[in-house]
Amino acid sequence: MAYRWKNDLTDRDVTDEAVYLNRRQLLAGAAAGVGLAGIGSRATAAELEPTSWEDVTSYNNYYEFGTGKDDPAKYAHRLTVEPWSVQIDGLVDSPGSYAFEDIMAKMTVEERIYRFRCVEAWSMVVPWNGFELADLLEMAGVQSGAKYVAFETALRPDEMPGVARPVLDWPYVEGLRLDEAMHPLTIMATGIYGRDIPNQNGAPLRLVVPWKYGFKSIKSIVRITLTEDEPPTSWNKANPREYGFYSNVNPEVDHPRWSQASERVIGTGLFARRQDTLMFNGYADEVGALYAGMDLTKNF
Ligand SMILES: Nc1nc2c(c(=O)[nH]1)N[C@H]1C(S)=C(S)[C@@H](COP(=O)(O)O)O[C@H]1N2
Ligand SMILES: [Mo]
Repeated sequence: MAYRWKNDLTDRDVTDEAVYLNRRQLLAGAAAGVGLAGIGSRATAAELEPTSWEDVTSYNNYYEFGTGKDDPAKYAHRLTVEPWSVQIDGLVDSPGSYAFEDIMAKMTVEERIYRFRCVEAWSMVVPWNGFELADLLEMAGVQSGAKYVAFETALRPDEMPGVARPVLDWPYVEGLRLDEAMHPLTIMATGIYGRDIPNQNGAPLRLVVPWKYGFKSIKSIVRITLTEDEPPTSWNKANPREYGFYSNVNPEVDHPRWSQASERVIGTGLFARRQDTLMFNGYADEVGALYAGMDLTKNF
């Protein structure tokens, strides 16, 4: 079965759920007592046409490997992803270092086909495999004082050529409010197209928050900390005027240097197609209530 995936994938293959799930992704589900019947896509996925594997894995932002869109695909193979562990600490009942395999054995991996919108005004549709972040946080036991979740990417100067330059204040850090982190749309992705997630996309596990700009979806996570106070986030630290803590996709709030009303659709051929950007990236029905009463111009 593995050989199938060395060849070009068609859109039919993508929607042909479960058939292509590879060993690691499949075993994780099986160990959790979930068979193939438990692996499916969300209803909204039906209308979405996934971006090709080629585009999803060759047009990336992962500044630890360089700022060019093709740098991650060129250099991220240097990242050692096995063994991997995630430190979970702060306001949790069971703090400690969790081995990636132990996490996978307990989590239910499923497919989620999500829109993905970068703050730079381009977008893709990605067929992720992953588990709900809420399940991982519940495993560690969230304590009542916790209000936020902080995330940190690995920092490996020997393996990451991009961190030699102070483009950002390394390590890359991100954060969510606890209710955002616990929302069922928020996942930790461990795969794409049923294969283990490639290094350039954030192996072995990265956050995916589909209603927020892509930079919130932090890659190659080594630490998750439950906190009482709003944690610092890399792009906000770099330029607080341009990048807020929330960074919800919002076509009505422009970036100071460009419009956010529309987006370039990656992989649509020679003449790039543009489409209107949707409020909360199309997930307003699911997440709008999280921001009721908030001024989204101020809390951008
Ligand atoms: N550690 C880390 N995570 C990161 C980034 C980064 O530079 N470093 N870039 C972010 C940005 S700006 C985007 S758009 C997405 C890109 O994810 P993709 O390459 O899988 O499409 O990753 C986000 N996560
Ligand atoms: Mo981005």
